[in-house]
Amino acid sequence: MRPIPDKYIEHDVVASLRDGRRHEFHPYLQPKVCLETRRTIGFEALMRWQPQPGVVLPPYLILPPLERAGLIMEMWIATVENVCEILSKRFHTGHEPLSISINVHPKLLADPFFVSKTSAITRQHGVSPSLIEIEIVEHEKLGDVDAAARTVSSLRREGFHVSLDDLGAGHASLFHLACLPVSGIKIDRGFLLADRGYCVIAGLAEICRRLGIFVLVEGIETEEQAGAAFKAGAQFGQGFLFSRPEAEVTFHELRVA
Ligand code: G
Ligand code: MN
Repeated sequence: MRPIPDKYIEHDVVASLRDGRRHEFHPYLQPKVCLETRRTIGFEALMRWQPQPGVVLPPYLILPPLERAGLIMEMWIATVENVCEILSKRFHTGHEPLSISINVHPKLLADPFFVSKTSAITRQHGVSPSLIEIEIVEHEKLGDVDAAARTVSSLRREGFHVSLDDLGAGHASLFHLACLPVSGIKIDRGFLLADRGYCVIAGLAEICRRLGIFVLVEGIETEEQAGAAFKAGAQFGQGFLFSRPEAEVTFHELRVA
């Protein structure tokens, strides 16, 4: 990837989204797999901005300027539209209807129109909300937990899956697991490397078993980590061992058997 000066990114990514140059934004997909069978059970959408051929920028470079410009909701809408386009295309071409998860900035959960705007996009595309998982990424404070809990409840009522992302990193808190009616958790890859990490994963898996929700471990890079995460009680995994995030076309071979 060719290095691009910060100023260029700051100005251009904001202008690009404001001017509606939607085709420059598209997600890469990273598979999520069942640790027991190794079958792909879905994907995580990770946004990329491609301002010119051969230049592809990841979320950590494009999201901060968009946040500073107050365009988080616009970015969310563009991402959900992209993902719905992929899901409806898969449906119409007879591919297996695997779910796709999308990262949401915790601030958006306090927006009173978040659920209605998101549902409207799935309806327009004829996509079932059950094919979409919304991952709450707490790199920033969640803020109003009660408002977030109401939003998660109505997302679940609409049929969306909702998970707590990067549990164990940033501001992600066990308290949120107690308050928000999420359908699963994604455990941060830090636990794979920490001395007592697998004991904590096993404890979290027991909590999730009692709650009746799924556990996915992120950042799995080796067979040993995959085996140990499964033994600790996680059902699902994601990481470079299975696949790096790739352009959507890479996964076209995943058809119904
Ligand atoms: O937390 P979240 O699931 O949103 O993280 C996705 C990020 O983690 C992506 O930027 C992706 O490239 C990175 N990632 C995914 N799998 C691995 C992995 O196995 N190892 C490392 N180091 N990073 C990973
Ligand atoms: Mn995520």
